Parts: sequence; structure tokens; C-alpha cells
Amino acid sequence: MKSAFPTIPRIPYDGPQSKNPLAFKHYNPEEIVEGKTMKEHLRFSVVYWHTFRNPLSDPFGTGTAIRPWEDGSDSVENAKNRVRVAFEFIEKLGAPFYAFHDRDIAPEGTTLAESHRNLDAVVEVLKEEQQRTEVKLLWGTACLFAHPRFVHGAATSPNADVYAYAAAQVKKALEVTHELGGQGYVFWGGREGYSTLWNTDMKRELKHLARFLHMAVEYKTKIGFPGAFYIEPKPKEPTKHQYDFDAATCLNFLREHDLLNHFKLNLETNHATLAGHTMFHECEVAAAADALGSIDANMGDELLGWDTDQFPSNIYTTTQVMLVLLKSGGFRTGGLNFDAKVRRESFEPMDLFYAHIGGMDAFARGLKIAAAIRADGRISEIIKNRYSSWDSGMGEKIEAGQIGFEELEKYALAQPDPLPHTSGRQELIENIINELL
Ligand code: XUL
Ligand code: CO
Repeated sequence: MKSAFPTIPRIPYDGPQSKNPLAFKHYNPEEIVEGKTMKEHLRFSVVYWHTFRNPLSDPFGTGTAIRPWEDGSDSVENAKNRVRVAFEFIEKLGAPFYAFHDRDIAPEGTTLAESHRNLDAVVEVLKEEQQRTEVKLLWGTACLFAHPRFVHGAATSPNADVYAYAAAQVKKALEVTHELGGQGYVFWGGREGYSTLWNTDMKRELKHLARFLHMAVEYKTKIGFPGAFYIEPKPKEPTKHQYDFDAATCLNFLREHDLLNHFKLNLETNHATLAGHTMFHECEVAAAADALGSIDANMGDELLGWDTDQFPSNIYTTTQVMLVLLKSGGFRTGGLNFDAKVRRESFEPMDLFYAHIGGMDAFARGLKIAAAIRADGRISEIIKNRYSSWDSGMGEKIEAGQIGFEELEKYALAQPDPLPHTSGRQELIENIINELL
């Protein structure tokens, strides 16, 4: 096949001093950090939807993307050819994983049966390319939000036939993900929410959603899919309120419906900020519940209130994410999946390389800085001191669950009024971080 990127070599690691725009300055796949290679820590993944399907349109204008390999049709042939292009890109970039929605990789047919057949035809090519390149599938998912049938939602649709259709689509997407050796499967509730509560039976919709996820778990067990299931929180867009609002909301939903053992979370930076949180916060919430499964790496824009899905370039954020990951033992099945798109103004194929190289370097730096913070030890010492009253005496007994309110009252009555024993040292911590950045 003709190369789609004939002038672009495999992206090398050239080191921090390099000025080569087509080289990594920090992502050195085999470099060891805290006992593991960068490649093992970071587990980068390229998304099919933005990188190979997004025309770069916006609500005010049509697509601007120049993609010379596209023949302009929605045919299976074009889809198969696109797979070869995608894998040439991923291979040259040196990303070990990719991720897709069913409808990104193959065209939707005029019937569900035809859509299934289209998917099978393209999956054959994906399988060949995975074997040729050793690029693996991080996760698969089903697009349950683009087609007009899902206008009122899929697993929360008021229409039971739409619900059944969605289930059939997820069943097939799961089978295909399994066939391709996917390491996970994502549930993002694209339209699982509401536009107005005046027409919505929320309790009933949430029950339907829980049943849907239980059926997915049952089917996963039945076909022996060993990968992880993830819920991806997002507070709004496309609906004004999405049920999977943020990490805490998802965890509560999973707990309430007895699904917690079967799901982890796939956190996305721009979704965190849309929810009014930082990604640091979302990562901590998930990690505290042992539910930090995978990450959709991107970022928003401070001045725009919507999901801009930009490539991650903020070193503070990548450092915070990597700090939580290092602390919690790192990814198992998950990875750093660039759910990000180049700007509408960045329409050349080359921009896809620049964007991914930048994102990978931003996370490689984040990893190195996070490891440096941990090795330096000053911040963990501050945290240790801050909680030292819990390491012995009364604090230790409380943590051990050995005493109750009566003993605490007796103790407090016998003590002088307690003083806050240490400063929070926020500014000092920020100085240390900037020193290590
Ligand atoms: C949408 C989004 C999705 C999911 C997969 O905001 O993040 O692309 O990651 O459906
Ligand atoms: Co996402």
C-alpha cells in the first residue's frame, strides 16, 4: 500500500536539547522510571474518532481537515483503507495502543445486520494490522449517541425498542473488542441524561441503566472477555445533565446498583473541568476507591466553557495525574488515551504528529517530575508531619476503631484546647514543585 505519510520517519527520541519538531524530547520508551519503562508506565493510546474521523468542523463551519487518503465515501473499502493509514500513523508515532467506537471504524448500514457485517469486514483488517505492528487495542466502545434513534438516550431511552437496539450494539461491540484482544471496554453515557426534568422519570431511567450494565457484565462473563469495564464520567454535553456526572457520582451509582466490583472509571481531563473539578481531584477520588482504571488524556480551554478536547500540554496537570498514578501503583489494563483533537486551524496531516508528540512529551515530563517529587521526599515529609497526630496515642486508637464518642469526650475534657499543630505549608509546597518542574 502507498504510504500516507511518506516524508515522516518513525518518531525518534532525541532528548531535551533537540529542536527537531518530529522527535520526542522527553518520551524515551525504554527509559526506566521507578523500576518500569516509560512505555509501561504511560501506555499511550491513539483514538480513532478524533484522529481519523474528525473533519474538524464546528457549529459555525464545515470541516477543514486535509486527509488525502480519504476517498470521500462512507464505504467499507474506504474504511478498510483508513485502517492501514491509522496503523502507519500509530506505528510511526510509537504508541502501543489505540481505541475506537464501533461506528468510527466501520460505516453504519441501513439495518443493524448490515452494520454488524460492515464491522466484521473492517475488524479483519484491524486484526491483520495489529498482528503486523503489535499495536494493541486499549479499549473498544459503542457509539450510542450520534444516530437520531438515540436522541432521548440509549440505555436510558424512554423507548424500550431503542434500549434493545443499544443492547444489541453493545453486545456486538463487546464481541469485536474481545476478538481484537481489547484490554478494556468503555461505557460513556453520551446521551444518558436529560434536557428537562419535566418530561423525565429519572428513577426509572437510572434503574434501566443499571440493568443494562448488569446485562453487559453477564454477557462479558458468558463470552469470557477478560478486559476491564470502565464508566467514563462527564457532567454535560450533549445533554444538559449527564447521569455519570463525575467520579463520585459514578461510584455512588455503581455502589447503589451493586456494580462496583465490575467497573473502574475512565477519567477525562476536560470532563473533570466541565464538572467544576480539577483532574487531580477526579484522580484522587477514583484512586481512593481503587477505581482509577484508565485516562482520556486531553485538556480544555480556560476561556471556553465546552469540551474542547485539546491535546494535553499543561505540565502541572500531567504531573498531578502521574503523581496519583505512581502512588496508586500505575495502570493495570488502562492507559493514557488521547481523546483529543487538533484545532480546526491545524488541518494538515502533519499536525496530527505534532499534537501527539506534544501530548506524549507532556506526560513523559509529568512522569519524570512526579518521580522527582517522590524521590525528593520534602513534600511527603510535610504530609507525613501534617497527619502525625494519627500515628500514635489517641489518633492511632481512633483509626483502629477502638474508641467512641464517650472516650473522646473524656479525653477532650482532660486536654488543653487543641492548637492547629502545623502550618499547611501550601506556598512552600508550590515552591518545591516549581523547583522540580
Ligand atoms: C466524549 C468522550 C467520548 C468517550 C468514548 O466527550 O469523551 O469520546 O471517550 O465514547
Ligand atoms: Co473520552
